[in-house]
Amino acid sequence: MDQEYFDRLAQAVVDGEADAAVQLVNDGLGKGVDPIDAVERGLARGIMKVGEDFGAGEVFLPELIMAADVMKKATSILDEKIKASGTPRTTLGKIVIGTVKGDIHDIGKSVVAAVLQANGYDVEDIGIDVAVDGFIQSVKQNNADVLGMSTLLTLPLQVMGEVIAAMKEAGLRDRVKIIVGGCPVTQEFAEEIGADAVGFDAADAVKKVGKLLGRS
Ligand code: B12
Repeated sequence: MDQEYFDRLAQAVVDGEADAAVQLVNDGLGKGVDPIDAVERGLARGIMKVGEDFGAGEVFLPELIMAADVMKKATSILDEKIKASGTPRTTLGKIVIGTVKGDIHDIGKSVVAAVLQANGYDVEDIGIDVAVDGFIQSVKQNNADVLGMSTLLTLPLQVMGEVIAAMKEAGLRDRVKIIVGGCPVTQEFAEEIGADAVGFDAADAVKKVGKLLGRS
């Protein structure tokens, strides 16, 4: 598919056109478009534009919500395709992933979960607005090798540090690797709270998790 196709996908998100986006996604899949490209080169560019305009006060919350709805509908089709695209094999490791308490953003986290799953990991997505205890319980129950935490908001960043402190207290920190991500998360912040890595997009998440588990 050419650049124009990805531009139209991005524009459908900007315009809040759910039907058009779903149609474009299905057309693209029928023509062999890589679902990860459809997210990263198309839809994500659209939502980023809306996010920038929202930050600059040029678009308002209702438009942001509409664009996010388009994004969610279109990415959920693609997430399923991405998950199904991985060849079944012995799992490379168990990953628990969620968005921290105070934050309901779930699109980026879900994309990361789908891409990790497609790359051979067994992924437990525990959703959004997850409290410290929710992470600890899930890590224990799933006997996780890796914990992934996401936030796009500044205030909930501190919850990531609280989860890491609780992991230590529960005696889990030594055997579980921790990766964090989301737009306000920097390498410096990850080091400051004692995370093992930061992932800047889904491909980076796969690379860093592989490294943490000694698989690359
Ligand atoms: C869509 C969106 C929404 C949607 C979310 C819908 C949903 N179901 O998720 C809705 C409309 C609900 C929303 C609500 C709000 N939002 Co909002 N939102 C966005 C927007 C435009 C895009 C986010 C997105 O989906 N991006 C696309 C995905 C693919 O990218 P991503 O999330 O960054 O994820 C990638 C990487 O970060 C990374 N990654 C992410 N998580 C993880 C985790 C791990 C482990 C790893 C390795 C990697 C990783 O990989 C992902 C894939 O590439 C951003 C703008 C932006 N620049 O991010 C604002 C933005 C995040 N929102 C913002 C705000 C302020 C809000 C609200 C507080 C608004 C309000 N006044 O109510 C509320 C939040 C309420 C709450 N308590 O959570 C601000 C945050 C400012 C800040 N620093 O705190 C932003 C930056 C907009 C802005 N410029 O002001 N939002």
